[in-house]
Amino acid sequence: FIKDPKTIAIVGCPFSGGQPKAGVDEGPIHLVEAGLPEQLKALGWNVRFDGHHQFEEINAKLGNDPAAGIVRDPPIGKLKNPRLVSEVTKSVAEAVGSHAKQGELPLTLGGDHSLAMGTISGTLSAYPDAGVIWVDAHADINTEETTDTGNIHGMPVAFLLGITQQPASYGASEAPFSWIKPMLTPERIVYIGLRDVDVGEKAILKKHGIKAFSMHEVDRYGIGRVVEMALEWVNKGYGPGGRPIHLSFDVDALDPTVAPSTGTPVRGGLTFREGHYICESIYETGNLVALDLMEVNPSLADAAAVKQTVAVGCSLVRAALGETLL
Ligand code: HAR
Ligand code: MN
Ligand code: MN
Ligand code: MN
Repeated sequence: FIKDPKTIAIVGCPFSGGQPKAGVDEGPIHLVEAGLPEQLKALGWNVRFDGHHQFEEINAKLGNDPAAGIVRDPPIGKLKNPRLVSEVTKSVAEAVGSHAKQGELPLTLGGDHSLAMGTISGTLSAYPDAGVIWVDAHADINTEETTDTGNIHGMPVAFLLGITQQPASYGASEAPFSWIKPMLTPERIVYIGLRDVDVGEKAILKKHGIKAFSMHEVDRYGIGRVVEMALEWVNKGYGPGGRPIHLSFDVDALDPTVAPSTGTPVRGGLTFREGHYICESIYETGNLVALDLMEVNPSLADAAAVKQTVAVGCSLVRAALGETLL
């Protein structure tokens, strides 16, 4: 799927509006400063990086001045920062979509996981048949009805599937999220690593028959078998080569002892090797067309823990983009 010369387009998204903790917007800056672009070049990729997206026009349009603490974006229903998250994810969808359509592999660095509404919409605009592997402690599939927090990073999958309140219910065609044309279907997403799923989310997963390998399944079958079953599931009934794959990796899927600097750590997570094994195996399919690394928050935890989390993030990305152990 990726054209020669094989090119990675880094889409740096310093954005935290999908959740309440400051600092996650610093994630992409730290990952790039740690040398990720050079590390990917060393793997033989051509790397395009034209600076982090600043979303300035969006703040201007909304009348926001984040530096001065002015954010004019009152909740709609329970949703917090709905206009900002909608506009930012829309612009990310355009950036990711245009890179993907040029045969480049977009690597989006977050930032909070609400960004995946943009990245996955962008991927689907270029590859309508793509499947999604979502690696996370959380299912991020709350709807407007089920969300307890109103934090949109807990809701992107519901928007992508079109199962949350649709814009008509907000009464205006300019309503937030009206740009999303749900193109993802429930049988084309698989989760790995879940262990903190809200009651309402469990009901949604059941209702739509969504495949999920929680940490219980990782314990039972081992990561090798889990990844094999996950790929079998998304590719079921598809042609011989398998679907294009979008890997959306939330660093909180890893155990907090491995990746401590993240906003909502949950104990009992993936080991360093289990996380890497997922990335290596998806690279081996030859079908990876887009990659997200989300929720690295360098303002949480001490300097050593931040360094460790950033290093692990870089290492996961390298594993997904072809680094091998031998
Ligand atoms: N389920 C909770 C909510 O809806 C927590 C979501 C936390 N999400 C992330 N992304 N960190 O996976 O708010
Ligand atoms: Mn770009
Ligand atoms: Mn997430
Ligand atoms: Mn998470």
